[in-house]
Amino acid sequence: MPTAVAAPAARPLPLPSTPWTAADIEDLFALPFNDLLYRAQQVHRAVFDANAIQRSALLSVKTGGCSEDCKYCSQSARHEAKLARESMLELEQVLDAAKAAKAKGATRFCMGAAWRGPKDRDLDRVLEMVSSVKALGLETCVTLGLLKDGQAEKLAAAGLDFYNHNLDTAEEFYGEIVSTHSYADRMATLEKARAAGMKICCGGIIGMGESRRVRAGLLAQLANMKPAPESVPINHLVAIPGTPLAEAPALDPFEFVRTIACARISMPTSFVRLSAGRQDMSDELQALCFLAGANSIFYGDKLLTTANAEASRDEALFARLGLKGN
Ligand code: SAM
Ligand code: DTB
Ligand code: SF4
Repeated sequence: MPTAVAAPAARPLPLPSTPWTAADIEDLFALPFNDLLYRAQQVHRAVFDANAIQRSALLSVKTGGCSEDCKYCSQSARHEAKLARESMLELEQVLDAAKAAKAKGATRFCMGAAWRGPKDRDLDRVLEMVSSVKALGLETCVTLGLLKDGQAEKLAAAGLDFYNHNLDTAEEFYGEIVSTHSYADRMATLEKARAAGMKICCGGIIGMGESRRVRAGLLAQLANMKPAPESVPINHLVAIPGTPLAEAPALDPFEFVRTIACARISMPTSFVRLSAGRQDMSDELQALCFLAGANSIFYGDKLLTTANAEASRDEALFARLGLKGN
């Protein structure tokens, strides 16, 4: 009879009341892959149905022409990406997309706008979209950039469930990626959304040439929010021609899976969303991400400006893996 060999001892997880350090999370990253995934599965199964995946649909309600210089983004007016600028969609167009998304099984509808932040007259139109989408029986999410005083309260009053605002990377690397606003600006908007009583959707982008330490620092920052974001999108960089990150060095796919596992372990009760980049991932890599504790996806053929994995491919993958929507 073969004897079971004990898994190598890893540093005990911090108690829920002690903050995570980047070093704690780097220690998780450094575990043998199988041990890391085993720990992530244990944490995942203690809180969630391990075979259920939440699906959010995404729609760009205002595309391109953004004043900001985020190096990864096709929508910055400062980059050369070939992108047609579009004015804000009409309410009817948004509602048609939301109804179609609901019919396909999405439970949340997220609307994105390429702004540094909304002007008050723009916000009024978004508020109408939020209340109308909510009336269809969908959860609502918007991502509009930096909020001014009073805007979060208006969004909450319109029935907004989630405000998406990503930290994108660790503070120490943020200046390499964006110069037109600061990490502190983004933290202030997250605080406004929280103070108005909304749930937070906040994550980042992996594969921008950052170090593992930076990835660990981003996760520590997210995990130490009080409370941690209810929804944590982990985007793989989509390297878009014409953006300054078009030639970013390729990331080892296992490092991406490790990032998901570390997010799951450090934020046990959050939905961890396998976000941008799925179109270029194999089914096997996505399956590893689900095993590592990802339990949400963007569902539908398009993200904001780039293609997403097709819904029919997702359905086939869910069937092959015995996954269900929730
Ligand atoms: N303008 C608002 C803002 O910056 O918060 C909302 C829209 S912005 C496009 C939303 C998020 O999309 C970014 O924070 C980033 O995480 C993600 N994103 C944008 N371009 C991406 C890319 N090429 N690859 C991966 N994620 C991307
Ligand atoms: C998030 O974290 N990822 C989504 C959503 N929140 C708004 C956006 C991904 C965008 C990918 C590149 C594009 O399509 O332009
Ligand atoms: Fe503008 Fe948002 Fe793109 Fe930055 S990420 S350029 S703020 S749309």
